[in-house]
Amino acid sequence: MDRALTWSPPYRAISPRPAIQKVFNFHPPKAKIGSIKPIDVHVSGGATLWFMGSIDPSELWSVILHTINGHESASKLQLFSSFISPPSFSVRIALNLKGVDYECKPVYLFKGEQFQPEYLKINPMGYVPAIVDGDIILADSSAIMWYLDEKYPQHPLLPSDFKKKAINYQASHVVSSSLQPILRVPILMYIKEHVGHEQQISWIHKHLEKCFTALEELLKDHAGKYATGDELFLADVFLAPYVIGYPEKYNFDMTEFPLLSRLGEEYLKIEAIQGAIPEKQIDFDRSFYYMDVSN
Ligand SMILES: N[C@@H](CCC(=O)N[C@@H](CS)C(=O)NCC(=O)O)C(=O)O
Repeated sequence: MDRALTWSPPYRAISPRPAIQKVFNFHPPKAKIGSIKPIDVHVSGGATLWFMGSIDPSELWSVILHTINGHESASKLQLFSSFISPPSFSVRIALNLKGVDYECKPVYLFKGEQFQPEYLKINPMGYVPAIVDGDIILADSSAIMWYLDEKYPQHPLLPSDFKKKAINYQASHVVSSSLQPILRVPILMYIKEHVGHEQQISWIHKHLEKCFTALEELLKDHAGKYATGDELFLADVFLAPYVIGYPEKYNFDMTEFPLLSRLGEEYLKIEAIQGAIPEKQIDFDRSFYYMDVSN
């Protein structure tokens, strides 16, 4: 395929960044770009990017982003994450869905790297995930999602329909605000050491059951192939880490949760999710992965 790009003179007009944001707002599916050669992408101020030759529509976004990123910024987004962290898993999914090229910087939680002064400058809470994107330093998975969705609008994480959007807010928050904080590994370790292993397992099961029951009920009228329809959105991005591998890890019976079980199977067919699973991360360590549940 001829991927040569030439820039028409107005290209110079697309700097500085505010104009470039307009390029990102260009929405390929609405523009029927596959049929137009050369392709023109309108940006603010009437500037036009001319793409000469044939470009596969499915590749257009990566070509635009690659080209603009190449011109505007030398550094890749850095993701500080841990293989064991569900919110890190969610952010990896979002980055992959959006096709954002990023560099993974593992934070070894079991070695206490999250409390090192260097890391606390990135996230004073001492948690992963966090990102550094140019001059933006950002922590907390929800904040990162909102930021990513504005900065990289390709593959939007929220549907345009406001009711579906609301369901996505609720489902993603049930996971990130109500479930994740009580199932944090240090909490599980504390219960195991100070209360007992059996109580720790019943704690995990009780809270998974409560959350999964609510999500089954919430999503039953909205789900399609995925949580809120036939496209992957924020609800899926936050839910995936808890329905892939998680029930198995904690020996949690999913029989009562047919919808969530099916979603877990669907998610595993998605490349962006497959690439984000804990086992595929450079810092994956089996013995640490099971440390909080093993006797
Ligand atoms: N609200 C935060 C929570 C992040 C969080 O709890 N991260 C855990 C891993 S899942 C962590 O870094 N724990 C380190 C520790 O507790 O020392 C988010 O969604 O990003």
